[in-house]
Amino acid sequence: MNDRARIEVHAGDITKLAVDAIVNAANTSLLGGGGVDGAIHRAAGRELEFECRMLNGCKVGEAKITKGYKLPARYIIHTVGPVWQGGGKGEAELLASCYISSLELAAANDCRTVAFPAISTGVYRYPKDEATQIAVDTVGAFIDERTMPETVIFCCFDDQMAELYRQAVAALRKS
Ligand code: AR6
Repeated sequence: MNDRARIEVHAGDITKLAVDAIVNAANTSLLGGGGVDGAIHRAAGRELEFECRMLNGCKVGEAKITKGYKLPARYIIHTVGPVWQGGGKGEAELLASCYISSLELAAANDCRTVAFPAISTGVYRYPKDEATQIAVDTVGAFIDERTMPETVIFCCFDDQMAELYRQAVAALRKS
């Protein structure tokens, strides 16, 4: 089994996954919102918001960790993706930084399995092809260098997004 076998693609709702940590595509307030952030806050329960209030927000490209509360996941890693502004505002670096910061936090908290949503590709309008390439390349490079997390799951909300990820992961396996 090579390192790339440590990457999986799953289509479905990230709040249902019984992994060590799921990643939330949050905003800088960390106090909840729509999309996957809203789904995670609803599923985890009000206690999550109480813990988030103590964190004093989070910068774009960085990440913070909380407990998972009512979720099957033990932890939630909250990261803030960039809003797409045409690509000339450092969006690619900031998006890559979300994945790296989240993986660093996962490793520091002994998380063997981590699931990511497609950060910034919803409300924040990052083009899906480019965001997928960044996600897969950044995670691939990270796990090449590190033993933890052991497995990274890209959790896509729909089959079309999952197909994009499958193609990018297959291309990574060949490279
Ligand atoms: N499970 C997995 N993926 C999901 C789920 C789910 N339950 N729900 C949505 N997605 P978005 P962003 C996918 O908009 O673009 C919030 O209001 C969705 O199809 O959730 O980073 C925050 O508070 C898309 O592919 O996050 C911020 O203000 C992906 O998750 C802002 O939105 C990301 O879409 C963040 O925007």
